[in-house]
Order: sequence, then C-alpha cells, then structure tokens
Amino acid sequence: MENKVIVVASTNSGKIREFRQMLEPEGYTVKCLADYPDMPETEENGTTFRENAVIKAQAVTDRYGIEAISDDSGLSIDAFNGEPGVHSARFLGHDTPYDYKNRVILEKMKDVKGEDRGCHYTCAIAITRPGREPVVFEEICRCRIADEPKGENGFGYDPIVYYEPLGKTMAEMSKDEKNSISHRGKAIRDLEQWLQHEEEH
Ligand code: ITT
Repeated sequence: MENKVIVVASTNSGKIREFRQMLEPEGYTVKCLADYPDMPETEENGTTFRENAVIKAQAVTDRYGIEAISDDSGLSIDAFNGEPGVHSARFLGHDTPYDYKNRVILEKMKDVKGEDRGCHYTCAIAITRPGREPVVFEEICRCRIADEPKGENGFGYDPIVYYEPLGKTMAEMSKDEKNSISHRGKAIRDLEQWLQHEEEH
C-alpha cells in the first residue's frame, strides 16, 4: 500500500522533524510548507492555540483543496501569568535566537523558587479537510523552568524546560524520550489514532 501523505502546514523545522520522527515509521509521508512555496504567510490572530492551529491548517485546505494538518504550540510560564503562551514564537522577536530568549527568561525568573517555577508546553494539532469541520487535538506537558540551560537536542525553549519525572531538560532527552512524554508527542499520537479510525470507517 502507498504511504498516506500528511501535509503539515508549518515552517518550523523543529516541529516538522518531530512529526517525521513519529509518523514516518508508521508509514506516512510528511510534507511541509517548503513543498508549497507559493503559500502566503498566514496571520496567526487567534487568541488560543486551538484557534491558531485551525487558522493555519484551514488556510492550506482553502488554497489547495487538500487535507492539511497544523501545530500551534508554546510555553506557558506560571510566574508570567501563562506568557509567552500563544506568543511563544514572537516573544522578544520572531527571529531572536533562542539562547538569548532562554537567558532572558532565566534572568527574569532568578528570584522565583521551587514549585513557583512551574510551566507547561501546549500543542494543538488541527486537521482540516475540504467541506468538513476542523478537528483539533490538544495536549500539554507539565514541567518547570530549569535553573540553567542544559542539553543540545530539541529546539526552541527545550534547554530551559525541565521535566521532573526523567530528571532532565527536554534538550537533554533523546528524540524517543521527548516524543514519548511531550505535548507534541501526545497530540501526534491522538491524531494518529484518529486517522486510523477514519481509515477503517
Ligand atoms: P509554524 O506556525 O510555521 O508552525 P511557528 O514557530 O511560528 O511555526 P508557533 O506559532 O506554534 O509556530 O510557535 C511555537 C513556538 O513555541 C515555537 O516557535 C517554539 O519557540 C515554542 N515551542 C513549541 N513546541 C516546542 C518544543 O517542543 N520545544 C521547544 N519549543 C517549543
């Protein structure tokens, strides 16, 4: 049987890599916006992860008349009242390097101790299809802000996001470890189950 093609409406290479790591071994071919170079940038003007996820996938479905999947995600920090949240990519500037963003967060958190360093990642994955209602899978991963950046793996905020049960930051995890516990890993598994169910019916 031919692989099912999944179009992930994203330009974020870290996200796309994780979709590939999880879906390609299951027999899917993962495409991304690099395969659709004439797709204009979509304005993410929703106020929730769910809304932004639907906006991004729906834009691709509307333009090309195809099924599309998107990921809207971010890091919500308790001590910052949930910020940067949906603004995670734009926080301190979209193109600002993450080692700088991470250092700024650590500096702002220097007097915040213990339990008060709580945070969570959220991932909303939307699937849109022509003439159908969008479906969204949303998952979180509860963590805390590390005392210092650690690890070289992953992307974005991973070096300062410490996951207590494994005793390491997301950037110190292997790809399989991160995918087994992360917000995105869980949401991709939800999506996969849903796709399998759809294929059977
Ligand atoms: P697309 O919209 O093209 O997918 P984007 O980077 O603009 O790419 P978002 O608006 O969803 O995507 O922003 C998500 C940001 O949240 C992302 O840029 C990272 O900084 C952060 N983020 C989300 N998941 C993460 C993860 O698993 N590890 C580290 N940082 C993550």
